[in-house]
Amino acid sequence: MSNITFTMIKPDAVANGHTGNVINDFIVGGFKLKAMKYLHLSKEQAEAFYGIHRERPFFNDLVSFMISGPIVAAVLEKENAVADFRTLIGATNPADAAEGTIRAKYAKSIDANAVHGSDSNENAAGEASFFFSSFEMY
Ligand code: IDP
Ligand code: MG
Repeated sequence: MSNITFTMIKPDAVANGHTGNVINDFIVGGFKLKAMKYLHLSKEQAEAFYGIHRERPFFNDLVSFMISGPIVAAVLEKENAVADFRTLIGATNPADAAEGTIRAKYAKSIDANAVHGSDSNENAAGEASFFFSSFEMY
């Protein structure tokens, strides 16, 4: 599964009406949709998903934000998916994100930053299976 990455369109981008444009950017960027669903995370699910950030000062704010509205979760496929997707979305802080990247176009702040992207092949596989069974990936 080294050619996959996992993404979420975060509550800010969904609420601001950017879902369609963001999905289009994924596809124009060369990514194939392997799985996708629209859902509203529970507090327990968000805490579990972001467990690696539990000790960071912004953890509680991050969880509150991620449960503030529905999200789109997706698994994307492309050669070199993890690194190429991080390039497509841009830096964590949209103020630092390169022009034309998804975060530069649609994110407002470092916390409400429009999209999630996996940071390694190992985390991509774990994050994909957190949301999707093997029967839901095509
Ligand atoms: P990433 O999403 O670019 O991989 P991470 O460092 O993994 O960035 O942080 C996870 C998420 O936590 C970010 O996407 C952002 O929503 C939030 N976050 C990161 N750093 C801060 C911060 O300094 N203040 C508030 N929220 C933050
Ligand atoms: Mg990260």
